[in-house]
This record gives sequence, structure tokens and C-alpha cells, in this order.
Amino acid sequence: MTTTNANLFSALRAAFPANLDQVAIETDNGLLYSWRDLDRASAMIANLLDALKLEPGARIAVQVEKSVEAIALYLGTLRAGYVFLPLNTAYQSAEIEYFIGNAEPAVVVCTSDNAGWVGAIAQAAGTHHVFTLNDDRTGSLLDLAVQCSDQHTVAQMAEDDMAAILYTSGTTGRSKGAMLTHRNLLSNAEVLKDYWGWTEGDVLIHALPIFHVHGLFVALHGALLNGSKMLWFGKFDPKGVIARLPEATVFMGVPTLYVRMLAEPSLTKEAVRNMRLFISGSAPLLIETFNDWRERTGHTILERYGMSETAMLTSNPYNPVQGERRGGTVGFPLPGVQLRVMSTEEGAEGRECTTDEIGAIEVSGPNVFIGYWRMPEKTREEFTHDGFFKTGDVGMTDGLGYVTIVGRSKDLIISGGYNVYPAEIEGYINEQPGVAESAVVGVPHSDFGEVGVAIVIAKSGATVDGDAVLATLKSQLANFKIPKRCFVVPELPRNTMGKVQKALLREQHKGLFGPR
Ligand code: MLC
Ligand code: AMP
Repeated sequence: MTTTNANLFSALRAAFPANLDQVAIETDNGLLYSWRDLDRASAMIANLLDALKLEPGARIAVQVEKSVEAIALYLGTLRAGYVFLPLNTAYQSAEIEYFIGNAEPAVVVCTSDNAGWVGAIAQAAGTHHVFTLNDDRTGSLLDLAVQCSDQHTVAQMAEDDMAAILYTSGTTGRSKGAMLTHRNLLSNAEVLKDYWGWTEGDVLIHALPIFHVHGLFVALHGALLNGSKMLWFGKFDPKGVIARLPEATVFMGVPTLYVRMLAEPSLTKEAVRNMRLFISGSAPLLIETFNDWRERTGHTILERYGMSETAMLTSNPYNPVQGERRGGTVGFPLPGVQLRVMSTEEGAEGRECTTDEIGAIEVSGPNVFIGYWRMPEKTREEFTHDGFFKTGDVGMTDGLGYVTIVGRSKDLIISGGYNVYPAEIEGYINEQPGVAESAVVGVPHSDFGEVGVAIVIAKSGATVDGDAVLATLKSQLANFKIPKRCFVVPELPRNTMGKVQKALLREQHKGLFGPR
């Protein structure tokens, strides 16, 4: 009897080119990795994990700098059938302590620089195996992996087995781990391969971090599932990326990346002559950026929309037969995704909005996650009775079916493509001595799209210094979460119910960082 293996790695591996000696990844520091290298390295790491005799479903938590070896670790984890848990390198000790405490990973992989404090947190949480991995091909993980066989039989997985956990912050309380299955990830990758017309000879410029959906799944799976070469940037560098555009056909970025490339005179029609597709997502792409890009390069950016919990949900069309790419919209629901906009009017809950009517976006499909790790209550709250996931995004669908995101019901700031939850930042500010209360709001920013600004009230008789508040936050939280300014004021504007009027604060501070 033959059984098919739903392991995502099997599908990715099956797409490797027949000639495994071809270059799969070329890095910005001149290293070449073949498809055989990826196969062997992932096999060795999978064998190392197997030798640890971990429980089924064991989590492998990884906080390392971007490198091809980190990708081999991701592939090795899938291959061995464990659950990959990527963590942003900007996270500080309080954040890591929470993630490790909550996920209880069997293995933690971190950089040698952080091994002291991350190792201590891991040990305190009962993790038995802590390895190091650096972006210069050193670390105990590789030292041990090279002693393992480079042959490995891919672990047999079922479609609904977990492949990854991605932590997403919440509007209240702590972060939640979104559990994504092999089917969630593979179904989405297959749909995108087809929808975006991935074709033989495509070359992807990979310039995004690899600890979130965009860089780890959308970009990486896209290239791997198409057997496509990647030009690999450890860190986004606009000049460097533009210099490599002539060798590439596909680029993916958050809007900030497009804004920064537009600031470079070297971005010309000549530089993009071989490009097939520019894709933007993770944050709203301003219509100005969309238009400027078209004017400068002759290319129309394709904007798409997704989330950690769902991978990709909608996309502007690639194929002109399906329609034009419309700036300001996120396109159509992807094949297999059901998307509906529900009324938020009081008394009209449960009614689907009409064309052009604004409401709450709900989705279902094979790409939608199976729930939040060890939070059944939260999971229940975020799904409707008929199985749709409440995205927290507010939008509408027009007569042609294009979806537009107009805002968010969740109190969330998206800064340079990273999510920042004001509730988390306010919690930390409120714990500082002399602080009575605070509000963090998002305001427009010409580079990051949106950034946080903190407004703080001091306790009576206390003196609070805004810069000192930010300096303290910097020692506690990931740097991208730190508000760019902090104002100490006598009181916060409130409505008749006593609720802080964040819209008013946003309006007051909207001009701080120049026009968008
Ligand atoms: C860096 N800084 C930021 C920031 N990134 N501030 C606000 N928002 C950000 N996103 C600050 C740092 O705190 C630091 O400040 C200073 O900028 C320089 O830091 P850096 O690390 O040198 O920044 P840089 O390399 O320029 O990074 C900018 C960036 C990066 C845009 C390249 O933020 C980035 O890669 N963003 C992409 C995020 C992403 O992949 N999102 C996808 C999520 S998935 P100081 O004061 O400390 O010096 C998702 C789902 C979906 O949303 O649909 O895709
Ligand atoms: P994350 O939790 O990091 O996965 O972020 C998901 C959120 O990013 C979504 O809920 C949206 O609010 C936002 N997002 C992603 N893509 C877009 C887009 N193209 N336009 C506007 N918002 C987007």
C-alpha cells in the first residue's frame, strides 16, 4: 500500500531541480549553495534532531540571524517532523522568556552572543537542548550536524500535523502562538505558485527577515516550490538589491523596502529590465508609492494581503486576463479562500455587508490555522460558529470583487511591516516609576509607513522624562516596538464613557514625521 506523505518538506524537495548541483542560493557575501547542499544540510540537521529522541510535536525554537544555515535548520525541522518556532532577533529577554515559557520547546537554537541569557531562560523552562548557530557558519548546531549522516528519510506527517508556530502579539494580554499545519503552508504555497505565474528560470531576490510569514513562507516557499534560485540578502540594502535586479525576475518586500529603493537614483527601467514581478504586502502600500514605482520602473506592483494565522488571503491579479492590479486594493480572495465582510453595526451582527459597505473581514480556507497554542478560549473567541476566522481587519469588497483594507478593529500599529500592539507597550510604560497612565498611538511616517508615539501622564507630584521612558523601554522590548517619541502631558483626552480618545491623539500628532 502506498501512502502519500503530507510533510511540506516532501513537496518542497520534490520541486528541487533534477540537477542538484545547480546553484540554489547565492548570498550577498558571495557564497554559493547548491540544491544538493540544501538537501544534505537539512538531512544532517534532521538526523541530529532525530538522535535527540524528542516527543512527536516537539517545538524547535530558533532565534538566529538570517543565514542559509538557518534555512537548512527550518527544512531539517520539517523533514524530521518537528515544529519550527521562529523568533525575531530583536526580541529581548522578557519577550523570549515568555515565548519559551509558553511554547516549552524541546530545543532552543540561538546565536553564540546570546547563548548566555537565552540558554539560562531555556534551562529554567526545562529545555534540555540548547544549540548555537551564527550567520558565519559557526555554532554547536553545525558542529554536531556535520557528524550526522547526510541521508535521511522524510518523517511521515498527516495534513493536520503542526509544522510551525508563529507568535503574534495581542490587543490584550500576552502573545498567542498561531499553530500552522503542513496543509496550511503547502496549500498556500501551491496556490501562490500558480496565481503568481512562477515559471522556469525565475530568480527571486530574498531580502526579508526569515522569522515571519513574508520571508519564511511566502518568499522562501515560493522559490523552493518552483526550484528557483535565490539571490540572498542577510539584511535589506536598497543599493545592493538594485544592483542585483538585472539578474532577478521576482522581488517581494514590505512597503518600506519599496520606499527606500525609490530613494535611490540607480532604480531605473534599465535596472529592472529582466524583472517579471514586484510583490508588496504585510502593510498598506501607499498609492503614491504604487504610482511612483510604476512611473520610475514601468512595473505595476502586485499588492497582496495576509496574516500569520492564515498565510496569504488575497492578491491582486498577476494575469491581466483576471483584471488589472489596482493600487490601494489588496485584490481578490485567492483560490480556495472564502472571504466575507460582516456588518459591525449594532443589531446587524451576522449580516454580510453589501458591495462597497465597510465591515469586519472574516476568512476560511485550507490555509487558515488550527488555533492558538494552548489557548482554546482565545481560539474559540476568534472563530465564528460557522468556522470563519475573524481577522481584525476592516475593509470592503467592490462590485468587481477587489478587496480594500480600510483599517483595523484591533488596536495595532504596523511599522515597517512589523506589528506593534499599543497595549503591550502601554503595559511596560505604566510599570515605570512615576507613570500614572499612558497611551500609544500610530502616526504616519514617511519611511516606516506608521510609527508609535507615546503620550504619558505622570502621577501627581512625580516628574517623568519622556526620553528616559523610551530608554527604559529599549532595555526591555524589541527595538522596532519602541515609540519614536514620548510626550508627558497633564491629561489624556477622554470620551463621555471615560475611554481614551486615541483617534484624537493620532490627529494631534499626525504631522510629527512628515507627510506620508
Ligand atoms: C527597524 N527600526 C524600526 C523598524 N525596523 N522602527 C520601526 N519599525 C521598523 N520596522 C528601527 C530600529 O529600532 C533602529 O532604531 C533603527 O530603525 C535601525 O534599525 P535596523 O535594524 O538597522 O533597521 P533596518 O535594517 O533599516 O530595518 C528596516 C526594515 C526592517 C524595514 C528593513 O524593519 C524589516 O526588514 N522589515 C520587514 C518586516 C517583515 O518582514 N514583516 C513581515 C511580517 S509577516 P534605533 O533607535 O534602535 O537605532 C506579515 C504577514 C504578511 O505581516 O502579510 O506578510
Ligand atoms: P501579522 O500578524 O504580522 O501576520 O500581520 C498581519 C496583518 O498585517 C494583517 O492583519 C493586516 O492588518 C496587515 N496586512 C498584511 N498585508 C497587508 C496589506 N497588503 N495591506 C494592509 N494591511 C496588511
